[in-house]
Amino acid sequence: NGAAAPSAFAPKFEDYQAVYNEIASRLEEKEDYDDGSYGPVLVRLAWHASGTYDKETGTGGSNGATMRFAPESEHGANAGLKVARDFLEPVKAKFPWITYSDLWILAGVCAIQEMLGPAIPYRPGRSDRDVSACTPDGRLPDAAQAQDHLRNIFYRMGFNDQEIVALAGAHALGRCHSNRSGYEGPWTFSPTVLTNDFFKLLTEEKWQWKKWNGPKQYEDKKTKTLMMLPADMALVQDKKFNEWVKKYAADNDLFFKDFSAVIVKLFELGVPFKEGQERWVFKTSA
Ligand code: DDH
Repeated sequence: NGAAAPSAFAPKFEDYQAVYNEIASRLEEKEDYDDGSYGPVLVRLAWHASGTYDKETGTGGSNGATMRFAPESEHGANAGLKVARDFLEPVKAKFPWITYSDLWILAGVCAIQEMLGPAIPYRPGRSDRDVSACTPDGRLPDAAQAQDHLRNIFYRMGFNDQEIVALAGAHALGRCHSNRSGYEGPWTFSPTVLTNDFFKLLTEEKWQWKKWNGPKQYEDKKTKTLMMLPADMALVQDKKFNEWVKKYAADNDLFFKDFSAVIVKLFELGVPFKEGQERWVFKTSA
C-alpha cells in the first residue's frame, strides 16, 4: 500500500518531538474531561505499563505494550485505562512508525512536563510484543494494603524506600473514580499540576476514615473533599517512609529532582535499548 516499512525510516529527536507536540496539543484541546485534563490518566497508563516489571525473571515492564490485550487490559488495576489508550489512537494513526510501547511512555513524559512537572529525559527503543508477553494479574500495588505490601511490590521492580516515596508523589495528579477502582476523589486541590502537595497534605492535614459504602479510604477533616488511600497513609505510618515524606513536603525542588530520576528508571525497566541511544529532553509547549 505504499507505506514505508518501519525499518526503512530511522526517526530522530525531531520526529519524537513532533509526536510530543501532537500529544501536548491534544491535551490542550480536550480539556472537557475530569478536572480539565487527560494528563493524569496518561501518566497512570505509562506507570501501569511499566510497573509490571519483575527483576528476577526480566518479565513485564513498558517494553511490549501488552495492556492492549486481554487478559492484561482486564486486570482490575487497569480499569479505566482504555480512556488513555483511546486518547492516543489518533496519535498512533498520525505517526504509525512509533511503537505503542514507546508512544505510551512518551505520553507519560509529555503529560508530566505539560502539567508543569520536571523535565523527564526519554529514550526510544521499546518494541510491541504479542499477547503471550502479558503479565499475570497482581503485579501492581493494591490500594487497600500497607507498607509490607508496598515493599514487596516495589522491591520486585528494583526500587528502594526513598524511590517508593518519590514515586507516590504522582498522586498530586488526578483522582480516583468509583466506577474504576471503587475509590473516589482527588488527593490535592490542583490535580492537573504536578507539585509536592501530596506530601504536604499528607503531613499537614488531619485525616479520618470516610463514612460511606465504598472501600476504606481517608478524607481530610477540614474540607472532606480530598482523599488518601490506605496505601498512601502507610507512607506516614512507616518510620522509614515518613522520613522521605517529610523531606519532600519541605522541599519541592528535591521532590522534582528525585521524581524525575525515579520516573526515568520506572519507564525504562526491562527495555533492551540499543547501545548508544541517548536520552532526550523534549521542549514543552509553554
Ligand atoms: Fe496511583 N492510583 N497508585 N500511582 N495513580 C490511582 C490513580 C492514579 C495506587 C492506586 C491508585 C502510583 C502508585 C500507586 C497515578 C499515578 C501513580 C488510583 C485511582 C488508585 C486506586 C484509579 C481510578 O479510580 O481511576 C497505589 C495503591 C499505589 C502505590 O501503592 C504505590 C504511582 C507509583 C504512580 C506514578 O505515576 C509514578 C495517577 C497519575 C493517578 C490518577 C489517574 C486519573 O485517572 O486521574
